[in-house]
Amino acid sequence: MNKEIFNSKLFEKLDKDNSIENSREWGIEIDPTSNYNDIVGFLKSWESLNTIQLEYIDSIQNCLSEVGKDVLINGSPEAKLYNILTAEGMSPADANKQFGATAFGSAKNKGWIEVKQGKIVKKAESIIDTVKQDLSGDLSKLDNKILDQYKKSRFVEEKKMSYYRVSKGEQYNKRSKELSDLTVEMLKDDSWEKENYKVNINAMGVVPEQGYRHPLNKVKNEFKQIFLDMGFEEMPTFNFVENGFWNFDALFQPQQHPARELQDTFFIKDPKTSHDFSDEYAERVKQVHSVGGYGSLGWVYDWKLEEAEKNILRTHTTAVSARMLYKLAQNGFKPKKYFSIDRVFRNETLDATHLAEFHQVEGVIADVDISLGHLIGVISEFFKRLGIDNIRFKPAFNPYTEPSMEIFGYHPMLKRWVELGNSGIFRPELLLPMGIPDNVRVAAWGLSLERPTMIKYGLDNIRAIFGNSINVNFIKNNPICMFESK
Ligand code: FB9
Repeated sequence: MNKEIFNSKLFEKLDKDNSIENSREWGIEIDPTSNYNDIVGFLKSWESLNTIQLEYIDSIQNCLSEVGKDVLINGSPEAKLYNILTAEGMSPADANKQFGATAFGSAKNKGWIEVKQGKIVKKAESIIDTVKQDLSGDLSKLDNKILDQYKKSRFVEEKKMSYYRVSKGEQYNKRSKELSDLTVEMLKDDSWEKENYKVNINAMGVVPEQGYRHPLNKVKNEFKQIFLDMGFEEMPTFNFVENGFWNFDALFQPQQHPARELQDTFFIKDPKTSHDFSDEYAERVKQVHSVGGYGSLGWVYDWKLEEAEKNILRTHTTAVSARMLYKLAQNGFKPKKYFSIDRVFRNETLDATHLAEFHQVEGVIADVDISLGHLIGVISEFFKRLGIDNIRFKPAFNPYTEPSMEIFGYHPMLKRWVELGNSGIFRPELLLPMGIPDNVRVAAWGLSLERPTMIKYGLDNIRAIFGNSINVNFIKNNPICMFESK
């Protein structure tokens, strides 16, 4: 859209009507091919000179859906039915199949057709397709009841539409003499020298369209930075599909454990199974599960390889920790601090704070003679850096850690104690079959990303940060994420 044309159209309109009700519709009116952002840019620059005033309006507009646009071309379903009818008529079933359930009903109510010997035949000499007429007119002029009907029939849909109401600014009458823009051409042909040219250096430029980091990723980066600052290295978590072996068996979680049931775990139909673990290792896992060993009684049941080979969506990133610890054992143990932050999937009942997936944050420390004290110390430092320096531990149970502790913290923003996560020392039945030296202890803890993000951004429903009903403006305008450590 050329600036000069835009200016002349703008002042012509404002001279005539004093205002422009809807900048978006007006833009299309003066140049249907115009790019709305250019129009906003031009309006903003005149606003910056107080030549015009802009009022930002965010509205819901009724617009024609794709189905509605098809009615404008091919007529309403009932009209299509009427127009296709021949003397020998058509069966109601075919009419439904071809023109949808409402066509027959509406055509009949309008007296256009009738049923004779089970066949639909024309009744009216001619018809007026009022639906098509209505939809080709100005929808805002339609009576609400009819409009609701057309919305139900999906001819009309509501669209969020933002636009500006434009009116004259206090500098409006002084405009013509001042030039608002210095264009490349003016610089090339020095025509700017003869213009009286006032630059408003305080004018805010047009905010360029840009990407916005999702709040979850903002919090994720904060957590990542804390782990890296504490000397942890990130584990590769790209494989959402895991098999039961690494997700459960390697973690000494028995095969009859409820978490391994359909009601908690998503099983993959195809490929149904995988076997990416050594048979020797699997044999040791089988042993420790079924008859124990390493001083353990085991779970005393008949461990089945086929159960371990079942592919699932991982239920925790601890499966990745298992893979990394096994690799550490195979490649010659050396002390390590690992972390992971990625998606895990649980076939749980959905509610305001639970979806079928969330991001698990996990820290793992593997070293000689690590104690529960070390774990408590590291977890305390971790949460201190998240602004929570008053935490408590409560004994808990996990199939793969003993002892285990739930972590609670006094949340400064919520002014109450919240559950922060879970933790524990990995069981020898998990580490020794891997080949981890028996003087090595591995401690770990886990939490989610969604809970701290919801608290940080004051959200009470997880759907505000995940899924198709999130409000894009929230993504655009949410503040940066800083966890200030005391
Ligand atoms: O995130 C959780 N709470 C939380 C965390 C941080 C926070 O604010 C930060 C300081 C700024 C506020 C709240 N939870 C864990 C606690 C609850 O929300 C809990 O109801 C829900 N939990 C999830 C699992 O739900 C079934 C959160 C998720 C969770 C729980 C446990 C682990 C991981 C995620 C674990 C583990 C683990 C244990 C031992 C060894 C290795 C890993």
